[in-house]
Amino acid sequence: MATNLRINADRLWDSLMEMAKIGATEKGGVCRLALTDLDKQARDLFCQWAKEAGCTITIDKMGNIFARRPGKDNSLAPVMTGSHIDSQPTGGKFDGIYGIMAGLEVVRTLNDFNYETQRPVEVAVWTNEEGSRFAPAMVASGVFAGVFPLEYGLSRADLDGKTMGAELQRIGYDGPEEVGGRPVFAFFETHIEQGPILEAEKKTIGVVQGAQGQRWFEVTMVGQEAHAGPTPMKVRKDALVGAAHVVTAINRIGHENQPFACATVGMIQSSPNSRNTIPGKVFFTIDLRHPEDAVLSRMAAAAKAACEEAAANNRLELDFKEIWYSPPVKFDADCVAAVKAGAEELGMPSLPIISGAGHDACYMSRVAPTGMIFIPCEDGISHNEIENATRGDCGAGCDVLLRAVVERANAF
Ligand code: HGY
Ligand code: MN
Ligand code: MN
Repeated sequence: MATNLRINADRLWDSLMEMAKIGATEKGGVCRLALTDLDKQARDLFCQWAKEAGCTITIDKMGNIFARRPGKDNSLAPVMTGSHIDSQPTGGKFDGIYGIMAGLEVVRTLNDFNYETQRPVEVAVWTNEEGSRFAPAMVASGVFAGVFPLEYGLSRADLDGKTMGAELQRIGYDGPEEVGGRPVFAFFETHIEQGPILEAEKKTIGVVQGAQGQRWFEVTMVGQEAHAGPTPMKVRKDALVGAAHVVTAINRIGHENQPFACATVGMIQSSPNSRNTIPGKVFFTIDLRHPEDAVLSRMAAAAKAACEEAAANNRLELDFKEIWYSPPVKFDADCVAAVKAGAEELGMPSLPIISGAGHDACYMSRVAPTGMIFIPCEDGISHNEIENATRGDCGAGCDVLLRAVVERANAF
């Protein structure tokens, strides 16, 4: 019976393009930062569509949204799928939102075929997956998985000091439900790969085995503001020079730990940021990743040493803080098998793959058997307004999701 279920790829695509209008940018991407009015607008539209598809909506204290389609036995733990609505400042039309629209399309398709699963099916919208406006990433799925206390999540603040708790209240998504602490039979997340492998290997489906570990740091270097003219070079305490040495050191650490390491200084703020004043204070972030924990730890130690050396050589004060550690993740064998089987049944070329990006599925794997489905994205580009995927691949990934969800939702 389940084998003749197929999603409606045009309806999925139209929903994606409709959502892409919310926060649309000049170059065809989206800027829909967590808990902004645009995030609210997209949340409201998702809830409207989910209700139209017969789902009941619950919202928890971290603003996570759960659209629930009843099953034959609603006492059973649900099968859940979902992703995130928030984007990077120069984000694309697919990162996150594709996984939510794919989940909604699964619900719409089950309705089309009047197909009743044994277990309820839920589509989840996780708050602040990106970690761009509020650090760290994946914080709301982290609270759901018991990794962070609720207070920690609600107190995360953006650069203007606005907290997630206050912003959730402001947009009306400070839900009443407790966060997590309830059984989830299986969780699936469908996502663009955000890298070049599937496209290069000409594969439609990535059967995600797990995700690499990440460590995030915040570094502040303090020297002394002084006049760019009369101050001799040898007496300067130039915080930006110190930071510059670290930026190249972080890049070197990435190259020295190939073939998998990734190392990025993504955010930097220099003050007073005036062309004729020596920078007295610089704040910057470090993002380190590797699939092996031991290597990731070595990279972190090397990054710390580089900061200490640059501070000493430039007579700077140093504040070096690790703000987030998300260990490498291995997904559940049954869920991975369900994804692989779905791709094979549908005759789609697939490839086992490790996720370079973090996802809410990483934290969900701590509280539920979890799997992910990847589809290719053009030139492997993501976190960029030109991010692109094809209608066909979006439909293919969603058809695999449908099979995996139905297989698990009828399992005991
Ligand atoms: O940083 C990440 O891997 C994800 O995009 N939040
Ligand atoms: Mn994402
Ligand atoms: Mn992202």
